Amino acid sequence: MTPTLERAELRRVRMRLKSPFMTSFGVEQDRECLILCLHADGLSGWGECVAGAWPGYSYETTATAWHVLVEFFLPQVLGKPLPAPAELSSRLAAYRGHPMARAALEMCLWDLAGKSSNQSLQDMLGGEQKAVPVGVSIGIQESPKDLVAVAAAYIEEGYQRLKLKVKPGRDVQDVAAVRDRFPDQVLQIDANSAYTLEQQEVFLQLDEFDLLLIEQPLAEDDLVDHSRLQELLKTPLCLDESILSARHARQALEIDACRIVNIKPARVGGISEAVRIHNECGQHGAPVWCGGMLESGIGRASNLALASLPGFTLAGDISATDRYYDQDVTAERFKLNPDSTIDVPQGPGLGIEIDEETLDRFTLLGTEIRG
Ligand code: OSB
Ligand code: MG
Repeated sequence: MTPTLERAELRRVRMRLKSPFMTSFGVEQDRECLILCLHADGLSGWGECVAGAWPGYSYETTATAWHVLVEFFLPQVLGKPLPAPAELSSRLAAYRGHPMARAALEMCLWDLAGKSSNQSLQDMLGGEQKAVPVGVSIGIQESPKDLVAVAAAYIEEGYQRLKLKVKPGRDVQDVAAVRDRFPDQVLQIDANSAYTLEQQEVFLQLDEFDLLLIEQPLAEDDLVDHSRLQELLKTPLCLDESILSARHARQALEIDACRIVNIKPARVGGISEAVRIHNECGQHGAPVWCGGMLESGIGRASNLALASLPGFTLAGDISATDRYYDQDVTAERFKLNPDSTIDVPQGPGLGIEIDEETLDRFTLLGTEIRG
């Protein structure tokens, strides 16, 4: 008999990053997120909502996610038979949008499904590699010289792929400085939608640095101009913000708006849709990689399992715990192996143990909801 989903605990959490992370949409020193825990049948399932304190990367924030989870999403599942992760989308079919809030709830369901069947998330998804290739995403620094120093330190730590954040005015010179110092380094860049097609000259220059890919140069709702830009470049474009579903991925690949897709389960409403995007890209022969949102150990465990699927042929934005945090909310700290990989958790569900004391210390606000 299917157990009942009895109770949810939702927290708003603040985690201090080791160094500020600057992108084209802002700078972050204290990362906020929501942590959700669902209880069913004596088991706890954990999930992380990566919406931030302000609507910079997407329209979702910790406050909007809290609102839709408490008022709409959780009441559809609490006090009812525990849904399988794949059933969540039909339970929430009446509601639009808010993929990060959905994904957090789905992550809890995956953790519970794995714990009740004694299977790891990796096994449930059909991933095989025991460790996955990873890189590091480097925020915009004070100067190109500082950027070179930060890049050098990560290379020294063993990261074999670097991603540089860029924005208008901090692009060609920054990339040139790193390329000049590290001629053979695998490098990619991410603009987080900061440009328009009128600024194509910048990309024609960036096209000369032998970049692996250029991530999300233009507006998130603009596949057409991405396709026009791709036509001008030899470097493959990769979309992040623009791809919210497998349908978007298919359409983007069909019109050559990108040749590579960054898959973040949080951006697309959860792992189920992330797997559909992975499969769609596979049919088009397009490589995918797993993006990151500065996750705690909870989201990191989930991303590692997803990134072990066979189509994830490029290194993910899944760095070691110590790239982000001195202290994390999981007992596990994820370490970089010498070959620039991180091990995929093998325990049931997400395969992590929560450090309750640290989690309590990081919690700004908590609530409990019963069915
Ligand atoms: O666009 O990929 C992005 C972090 C926050 C919001 C958006 C992005 C990022 C990153 C960091 O690039 C990736 C990571 O978690 O290491
Ligand atoms: Mg990105």
